[in-house]
Amino acid sequence: MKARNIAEKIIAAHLVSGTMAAGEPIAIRIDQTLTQDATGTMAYLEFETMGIPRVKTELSVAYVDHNTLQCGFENADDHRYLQTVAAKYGVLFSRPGNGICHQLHLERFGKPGKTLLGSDSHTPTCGGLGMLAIGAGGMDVAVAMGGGAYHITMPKVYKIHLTGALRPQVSAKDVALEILRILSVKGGVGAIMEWGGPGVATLTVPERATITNMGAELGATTSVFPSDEMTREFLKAQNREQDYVPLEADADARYDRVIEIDLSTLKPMIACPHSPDNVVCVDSLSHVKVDQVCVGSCTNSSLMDLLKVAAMLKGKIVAPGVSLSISPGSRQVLTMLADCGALSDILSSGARLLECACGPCIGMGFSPNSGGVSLRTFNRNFLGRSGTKDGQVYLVSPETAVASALSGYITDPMTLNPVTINMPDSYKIDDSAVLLPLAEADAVNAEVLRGPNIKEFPKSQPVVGSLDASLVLKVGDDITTDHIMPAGAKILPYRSNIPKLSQFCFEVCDPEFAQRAKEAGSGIIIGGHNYGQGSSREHAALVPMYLGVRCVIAKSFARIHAANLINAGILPLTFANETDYDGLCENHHLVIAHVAEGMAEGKLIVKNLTTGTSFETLCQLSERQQKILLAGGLLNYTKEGGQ
Ligand code: MIC
Ligand code: SF4
Repeated sequence: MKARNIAEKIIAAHLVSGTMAAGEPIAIRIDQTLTQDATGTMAYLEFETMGIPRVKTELSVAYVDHNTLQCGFENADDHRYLQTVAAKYGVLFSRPGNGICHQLHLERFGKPGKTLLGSDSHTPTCGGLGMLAIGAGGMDVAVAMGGGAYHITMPKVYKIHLTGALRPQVSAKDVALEILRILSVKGGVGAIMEWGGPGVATLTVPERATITNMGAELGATTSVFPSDEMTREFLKAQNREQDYVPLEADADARYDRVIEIDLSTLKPMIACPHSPDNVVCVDSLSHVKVDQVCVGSCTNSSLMDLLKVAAMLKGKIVAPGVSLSISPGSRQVLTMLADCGALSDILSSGARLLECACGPCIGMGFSPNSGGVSLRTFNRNFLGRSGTKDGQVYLVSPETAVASALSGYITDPMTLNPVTINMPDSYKIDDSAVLLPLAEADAVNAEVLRGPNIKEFPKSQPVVGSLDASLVLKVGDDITTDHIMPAGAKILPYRSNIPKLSQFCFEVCDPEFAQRAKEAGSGIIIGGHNYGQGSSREHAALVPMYLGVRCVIAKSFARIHAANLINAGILPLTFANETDYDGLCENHHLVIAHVAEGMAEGKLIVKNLTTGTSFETLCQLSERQQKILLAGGLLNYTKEGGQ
């Protein structure tokens, strides 16, 4: 049999249709799903409209971790909706305060060799366990919960071949930042990052998970590690050794590209504002004064990370000009820190303890001061994401975070004595904050509770005939979903209220956008490269759709966002000739004739009635994607019986 890499092995075992050749459309069976509250309300509203009485996956979990502030009834209502809808349809419910979805899924549910689809772009975290874990929009997750396959383009597979071992004070986060430095935020688009080589055996599962987590920042479909003795040990310590299966690439497996990294040569790295690939060595920035340091997020909030942080802080005090926050990744992490005394070392240093949740990572409090320098162990530092538009957010390892919090300046942790930590042989197991669903018989008449903040799902229009629209916004390269549909404490409570949310669309780029798009009635957005990078939030497609956007023409798209646009019934086109981008201005009147025929041909001509010119766009859509657009989005397509 043909030699296979790990990604091909898992895909082959789950292939429902298509050929496993890069660039071909494939469909895979999904074993597990996860949702979080900020994308989950939409996903379950969508699932409910499908009329399926019970989820059909092996396991589905609804986490509440993004918005736990509850400033007003909105969140509390959403949490109650999620709890009751999960109970009715067979989904496990992880209560607010239990922890961050990816950390919890890694600890308690992820299984090597299985597939996981999550309505969050950092779902690939579980790739650290040898799982094929992919982030997607809520609608795709809803379809998977209903037993439908997940449709993607077969990715290329890149191997990152690791040799050597990390030196003390250099950590997995530095590996993640190094690969971002090499490949950039567009470097992983259309590819799976498969980690291999002798260096892998030196990395623990939580360290691997830090690396797979930040594969999302490369734009990769997912990232995956082998499942080996380290994996078995981690699962055993989590009291789930029975979930272990070994998984490795065949000796002569083929890869589309191989990148070599010698772990022993790496230094502490830092991503500068405002992009995760803006990476330099920490020691080059030692003159920069720091105002705030945040440790946590799904990238760096494991027990191992926080034990290291506690050991570095022990007996020391945070610099007076610095405010340090710690958000443990899960209740397991927090209680174990408390039990061994490490929590006391953290608190005695002057650190502020935040809830086991996403918190500052998504702008839910702890925003930096005006123009403030904030060092974060998180994965994204997009403009405005922290809640302070002129905040200067840098991404670092826990070691760099603590070294800098203590000195008050960006500090290379290699200048400090390394600490040794002892990992426990077993983790503390307490799943009491994960509620089981109702038995099927009891679920039939169970009520799903909705609050007034939960509004109807917006209706999309089928793509038919010709499109006559106004150019409502022109943006540049690397526009993130945080630009399109910002999050943060002010806006996140409205994730199940599209009309309200629409007021904030593109607020960071152009506060007039929402009004202009609404008035135009039918709009087209023009984008540069990597349009829609970052999160999986389908709101970045649903809200523009609600505001009348019918088409986005960009130089290139990020994978999840392109899928979300199609699912929402918005036509994603790319420029055949990128220089045509230059001649386009806001308010130009554009017409695209014979849309259905053009989609089938893969080419559409856009006429610019304002300038009297026209240009060609490409429309590389699978047959299924064309049908989804013709039906007016994935929900309509599924309701009409489409697979
Ligand atoms: C993020 O890190 O950007 C988020 C918030 O977790 C998003 C999901 C969302 O917007 O709800 C993601 O990564 O998909
Ligand atoms: Fe939460 Fe931040 Fe992770 Fe997104 S990246 S899931 S907001 S911790």
